Amino acid sequence: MRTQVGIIGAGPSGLLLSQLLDLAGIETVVLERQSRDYVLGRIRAGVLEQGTVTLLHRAGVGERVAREGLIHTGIELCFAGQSYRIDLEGGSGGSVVTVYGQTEVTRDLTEAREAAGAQLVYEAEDVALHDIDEERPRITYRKDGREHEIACDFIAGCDGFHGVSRRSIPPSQLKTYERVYPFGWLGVLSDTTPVSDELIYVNHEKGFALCSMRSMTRSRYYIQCRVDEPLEEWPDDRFWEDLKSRLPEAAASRLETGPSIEKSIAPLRSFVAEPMRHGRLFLAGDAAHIVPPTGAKGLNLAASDIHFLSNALIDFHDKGGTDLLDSYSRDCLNRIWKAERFSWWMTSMLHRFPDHTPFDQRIQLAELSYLVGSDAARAALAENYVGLPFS
Ligand code: RFL
Ligand code: PHB
Repeated sequence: MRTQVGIIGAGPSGLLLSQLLDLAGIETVVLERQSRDYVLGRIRAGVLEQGTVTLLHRAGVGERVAREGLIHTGIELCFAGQSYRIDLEGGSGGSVVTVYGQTEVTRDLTEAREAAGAQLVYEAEDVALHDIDEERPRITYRKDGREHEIACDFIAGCDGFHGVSRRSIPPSQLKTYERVYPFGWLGVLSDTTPVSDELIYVNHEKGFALCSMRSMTRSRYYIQCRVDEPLEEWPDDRFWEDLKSRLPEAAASRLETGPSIEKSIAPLRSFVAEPMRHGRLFLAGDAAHIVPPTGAKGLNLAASDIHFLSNALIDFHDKGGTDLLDSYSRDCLNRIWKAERFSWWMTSMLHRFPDHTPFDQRIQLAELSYLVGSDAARAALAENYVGLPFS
């Protein structure tokens, strides 16, 4: 088989790239290791920057997010038993974020791709990349016991942090940067009314907590936990009780509890691989970088990578231009490192670290107190939270 762009991974990065290239008349094949149901059932991010929503519109999949997405103009920050509102709209000069689940983004993109007759191959086993630094790279994989090969002009590695693409680049050609945090997030999804109509980020002596939502009837909550804690040790009652104890009194008394419909523990990590291109292989999204979820940046960074990559591939296809392909890694990394910094800062400011001394804790509280008391500091948070410009 032959295609112009072979895409590995049917997460948001791979699907969005396939959709944008298709609209520009560029042929793609998307190879996904998991089943369709598995990919569509994954619960992940919830906050979309305006740039991400605009890109979804450009891709022709903006209709449902415009109808069902919840516009948020502020967030609440809680520490030392007090709550403070950060005005995102005022602080950022008019931008807002949209709360709309990554699960829904993936569904919208999958349905659009299927409606357009896309070549989407699920349960592709042993995907392997070949000749990535030559003119005609190839991808091989196994499906239903048969071996397949796809000759491509370019390969897009959109296969997440544990994918095969980044590992196909010779280690001597890649520089990686990493910080692993000594805790994780225990997340619960429930069909309960969200405790507040804005997201609440909490710094508490027991650890971080976050109140988020997927709709006005579906809540998403997180509490900081140990990464190695067995989920069985967190029955729903224990989760609700612990969450309640970390919330300010007013929110705790309003909290509606109910059975969890999903519960999982996610580790927290910062990671960047440079450069994001090797020969004819381009890495995008979590395949190239990870941020801790505290800044709500992972999915949005995936979208901005795809903005740059789709523009570069379309420019090459239409005009034979290579400038955008050549500047792809630099263009992405400039924005990525700023989001890495913001996510690391939010994480450092809001979590309990096992090695923190009383001095470190007082510094953390001083930072939060300065933040909520300073127009300039609140504006800096707002500017980063709503998302820095794509270019
Ligand atoms: P994905 O979503 O991981 O998709 C990669 C796809 O590649 C497939 N794959 C392979 N396919 C073929 N062959 C192989 N060898 C393969 N190996 C892997 C996988 O099965 C998968 O389908 O990466 P992508 O597309 O780059 O998207 C990135 C986002 O998913 C991620 O950054 C966000 O979910 C991060 N994130 C958040 N981001 C935000 O912008 N806002 C948030 O509010 C937010 N909250 C979160 C988050 C991530 C979380 N977890 C679980 C890590 C909250 C959490 C708890
Ligand atoms: C979510 O709703 O899943 C969510 C919201 C904000 C974050 C992280 C996750 O910072």
